[in-house]
Amino acid sequence: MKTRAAVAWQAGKPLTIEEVDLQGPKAGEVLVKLVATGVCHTDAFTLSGEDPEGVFPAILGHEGAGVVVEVGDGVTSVEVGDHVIPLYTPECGQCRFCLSGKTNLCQAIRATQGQGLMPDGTSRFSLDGKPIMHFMGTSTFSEYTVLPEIALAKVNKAAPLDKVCLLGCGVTTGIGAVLNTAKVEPGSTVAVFGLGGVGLSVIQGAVLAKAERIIAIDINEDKFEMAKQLGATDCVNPKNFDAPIQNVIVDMTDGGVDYSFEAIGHTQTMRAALECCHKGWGESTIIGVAGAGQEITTRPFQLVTGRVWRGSAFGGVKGRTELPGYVEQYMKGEIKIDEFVTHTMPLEDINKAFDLMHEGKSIRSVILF
Ligand code: NAD
Ligand code: AHE
Ligand code: ZN
Ligand code: ZN
Repeated sequence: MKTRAAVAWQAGKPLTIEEVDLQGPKAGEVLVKLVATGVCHTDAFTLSGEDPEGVFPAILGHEGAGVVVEVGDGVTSVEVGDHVIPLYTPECGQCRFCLSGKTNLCQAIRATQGQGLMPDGTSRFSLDGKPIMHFMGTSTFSEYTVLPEIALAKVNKAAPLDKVCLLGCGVTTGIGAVLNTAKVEPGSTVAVFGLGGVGLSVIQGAVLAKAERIIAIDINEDKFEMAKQLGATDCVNPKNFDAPIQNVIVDMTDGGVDYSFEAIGHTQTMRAALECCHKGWGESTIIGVAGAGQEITTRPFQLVTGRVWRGSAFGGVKGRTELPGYVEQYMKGEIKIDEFVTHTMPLEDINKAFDLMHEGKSIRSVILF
């Protein structure tokens, strides 16, 4: 079949809309018609050429929601008409990682996924007979996409797909990092670096965890209003201080925060996020994704004296098991998503979504198919 898709031909170049060939689902695979997809900073990161796993040409996008239109042989857990959210962190339920009880990082198809391929080592997308690569196993910047069954969370049909698509990455990642990875306790002091879709969702998570003080940090003060609406108690612009931001936060908090989160993707702010943690117990979670060759540094003394450095992917959330519950929480008003959708546009305007992100004017742009 043919599908309309935004193709990333090479790093640093705008996407172009093409009528791409899409092979139907093979055994264990599912054809999904996307209804909506968010544009996450990680899409921009890979498009920039900074992602060591970035392959081109590719169809980016990993924050989608849609409807099952065809299932391949042996598929039993979803059927035609089901509403689904694609999972870049699948859940096979059988690999050593899934069975460990310690991680959401299912590895069943991670190797091929990282190469832009389906689990059988081939691509379903092509143009003029030449393969176009998948991205994060999801490729949601296409009206139709093919995914492995294990990479789909079946969700409540009553949920608006143009909103819950953001549970495919940004919103879930931020909330999950607080609740699953850091396990923030009531009464805690929290700092979040970066107030995009992910960082603002960290604030939501911190409110759900009943944190007492939530310090929101960004160099774009336009983000502060929404941060406060979501529950931030303090907003800080590092540019307003001569001292390093970690020293500023330590001074504000009688020795440092209990938990910090980095949701920017810069190694310097990762360091600041660790070093603003309280001696003896402060824990910092890296969410932001940094480019090829970049490394984090700090004095080992920071860790010797009790600070902990962690990382979180997709908020530690097991998608097939837990994401339907996130959708229900949204339906009950316990998780906010609507406020995050600052712009909507058709696929044809997708490059505008990247511009708005880089200009700091959007929280999330949602592409409507
Ligand atoms: P975004 O672009 O919407 O937001 C980033 C925010 O950081 C912006 O508000 C920007 O003003 C702010 N910022 C930039 N430089 C700063 C600085 N020096 N100090 C303070 N603030 C600064 O991005 P997003 O979609 O929210 O994603 C955030 C990061 O998280 C990205 O690196 C993305 O790739 C990553 N990410 C990781 C996961 C995961 O599972 N680990 C999931 C989603 C996104
Ligand atoms: N390909 C990059 C790493 C990118 C990365 O860390 N991705 C996150 C999700 S970001 C979503 O917006 C993730 O899930 N990581 C775990 C994994 O297995 O990829 C690189 O540096 O190679
Ligand atoms: Zn993402
Ligand atoms: Zn698994």
